[in-house]
Amino acid sequence: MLKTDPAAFVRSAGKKEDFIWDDRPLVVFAGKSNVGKSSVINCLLNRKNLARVGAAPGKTTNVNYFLVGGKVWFVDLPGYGYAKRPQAEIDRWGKLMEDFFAQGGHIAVGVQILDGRHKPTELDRMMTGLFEQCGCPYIAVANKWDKLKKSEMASNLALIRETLQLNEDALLLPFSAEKRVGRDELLGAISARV
Ligand SMILES: Nc1nc2c(ncn2[C@@H]2O[C@H](COP(=O)(O)OP(=O)(O)OP(=O)(O)O)[C@@H](O)[C@H]2O)c(=O)[nH]1
Ligand SMILES: [Mg+2]
Repeated sequence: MLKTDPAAFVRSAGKKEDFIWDDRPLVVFAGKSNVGKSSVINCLLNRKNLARVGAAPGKTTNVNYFLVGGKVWFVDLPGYGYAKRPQAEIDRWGKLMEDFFAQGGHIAVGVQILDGRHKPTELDRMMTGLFEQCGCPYIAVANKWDKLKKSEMASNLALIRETLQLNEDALLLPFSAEKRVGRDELLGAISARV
């Protein structure tokens, strides 16, 4: 299992010149704004607020790098799809992601965080496509699972799978950053792929 200690925040990159591409594998976390990317990273790393958890959605607008166990990069991508953003900021996001995925051959694992309560959006599907294009192993995470009723669980997983057009063998893991549900499964799945 991947050693998650020590874990340190290293860099916040707002332009491609600041991206980090070295010989260490990248585990890239992407997802809609406010879906819990930072919370999932904190949960995996057993840290309260290493990746800052935003009260206001759309707080993480840069590509943030965390060095994990001295060996692996965890990358927190800026969230997408927050409606109340000015167009200039949406364009900036698009350019940043284009630059990032243009070099995506270096990505060891793509982790897409979803809100387990909702049908994925067009932008979610687009992000799945970006990971598919770069050909990296892919893991989908249905976060906020603590907010689901038992009776919703199976159908929500099926809806996510169908909307994102995931292969039968693609991993889709229920997760709760708040209740720490699914942590061992996700960390295990990442460890097996880096
Ligand atoms: N109930 C519940 N709330 C969660 C869970 N994960 C995150 N949250 C809450 O969702 C909100 C957003 O969490 P963040 O981790 O900041 O989300 P993010 O995707 O990093 O957000 P941006 O960086 O702003 O795009 C916070 O209020 C969290 O406390 C979860 O598993 N369950
Ligand atoms: Mg965040």
